[in-house]
Amino acid sequence: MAQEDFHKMVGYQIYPKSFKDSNGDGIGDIAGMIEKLDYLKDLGVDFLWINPIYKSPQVDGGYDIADFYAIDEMFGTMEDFKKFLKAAHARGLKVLLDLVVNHTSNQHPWFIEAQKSRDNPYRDYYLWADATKDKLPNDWMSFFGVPAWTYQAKTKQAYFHVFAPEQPDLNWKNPKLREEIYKMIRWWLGDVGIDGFRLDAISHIQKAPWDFKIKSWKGNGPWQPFMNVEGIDDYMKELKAIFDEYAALTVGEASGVTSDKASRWTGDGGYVNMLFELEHNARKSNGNGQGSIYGYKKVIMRWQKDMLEDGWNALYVENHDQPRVIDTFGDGSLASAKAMAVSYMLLRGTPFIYQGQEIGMRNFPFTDIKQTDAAEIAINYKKLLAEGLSKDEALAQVTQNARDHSRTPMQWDDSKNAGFTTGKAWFVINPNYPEVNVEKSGELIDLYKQLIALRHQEKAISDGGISFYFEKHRKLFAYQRDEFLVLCNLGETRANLNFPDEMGDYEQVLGSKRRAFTTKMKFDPWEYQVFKIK
Ligand code: TEU
Ligand code: CA
Repeated sequence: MAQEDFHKMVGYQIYPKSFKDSNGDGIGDIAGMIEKLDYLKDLGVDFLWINPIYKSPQVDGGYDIADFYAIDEMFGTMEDFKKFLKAAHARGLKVLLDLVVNHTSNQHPWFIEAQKSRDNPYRDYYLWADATKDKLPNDWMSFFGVPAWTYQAKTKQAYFHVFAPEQPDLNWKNPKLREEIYKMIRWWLGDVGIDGFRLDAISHIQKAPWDFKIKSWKGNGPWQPFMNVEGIDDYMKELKAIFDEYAALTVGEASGVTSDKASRWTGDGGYVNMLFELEHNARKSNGNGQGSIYGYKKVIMRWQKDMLEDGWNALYVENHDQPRVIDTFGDGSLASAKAMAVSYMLLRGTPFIYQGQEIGMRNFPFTDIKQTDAAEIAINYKKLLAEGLSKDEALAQVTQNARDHSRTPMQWDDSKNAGFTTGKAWFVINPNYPEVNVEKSGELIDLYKQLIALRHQEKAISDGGISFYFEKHRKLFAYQRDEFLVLCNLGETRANLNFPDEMGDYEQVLGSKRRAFTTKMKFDPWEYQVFKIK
């Protein structure tokens, strides 16, 4: 899509399973999304990114796809989806689906075929190497805490997977496989008529040679052999050519693409319109799941600077893989949720709001492993028990940063089951729903509406430059977008702002309280202000 079209936009991410159930089976569905389109329109967003709704055994929240061309029954039918698309378009909302092409489900017909024999025509759609029960092809690990290889006695080979064993990786070197994928992409963009894709785990589609030696087991070290590996550009160029044909809106999830190398990926001639970086989510090492504000600041500032000349950021503080921002970077207070919202919504880039973020949904107080769902939680819990931790200790560790926190059902009102379902919800509902819900959280919703409106109305916010103040300050996040000045105290104590005397005259646009601009100010905890040059 052309830059002038998406620079102004704001996206909203829907995790359909937990958004709205329409038929009382306890599972959010497409008809439920249709019911809530007016709510989304009223919020003011421009496009929706829908997490996977394809046919799937749901080992990894639908990121294990068994049929790229079918909607999973639990969400509805293809007819329902087409109705949804039409209804969204009628309201001027664009629709993006997740494009999950690093891997499929092990229940995908290709993989069912592929595992039958070494010479099966689909064998080469996946990645295989000789192995024995005790000796895998190499020591690489998956993101989910198990080895990246699963051995199959039948053919005396192992297959490769960077996520769960139920998610075998596709072999992008195979031109036949690529043609199948491209056909599918054309079908969704052309025949069905969706507006674009969020490209899942796309930086992993190319792998290093199997004899690549992992140099460090710290940080991103273990993932080096499958993060933005040489040769990936050829595939990305092919993908870009198709996206261009349909003027698709595209967002890449590009973990491992560093900010200094990102201009190949985004910006003028880039493979996708914008990129999600994953670096700013890093947590403090104290082990209580708290994010580091200074770390957040530093990562965001670097990406903003590196994308200024060429490139575009997809901005977010929450998604279906992260715990809730109000509890990780905030202190649980509404004030902290507001300051975090302002801190990222006015940056240079396209902001995304994750369902429930706009009402200040909180992390879930897990008390039992049975309440959890995500694939890697069970894997790591078992590991920790085997290491001798008590059940409570293990539960605390695996849930502290768990993505399940953000996957509990959306809280619409204070009626039974938070207005999410009339039946029994598929997942735990946060007990705070009588207070935290769409009907009662108007204050935060209103702030998001104001921020979205600013992005729509002010060229300085949608297209202006950016520069930062107080870069070394631990919690003051302060930036200038042409004539706008955005100031946030992302902390629980007061903070002094000392600007140079020649700053000029500013008037307040919005703020957590009334305040006139002066060059010396003392901000309250979590205070935010947006000023504009007079
Ligand atoms: O997540 C991918 C993802 O987060 C990795 O690419 C990342 O590099 C790694 O976790 C870094 O720590 C996406 C989806 O968002 C997630 O829900 C899926 O489970 C995953 O892909 C597999 O499809
Ligand atoms: Ca349902």
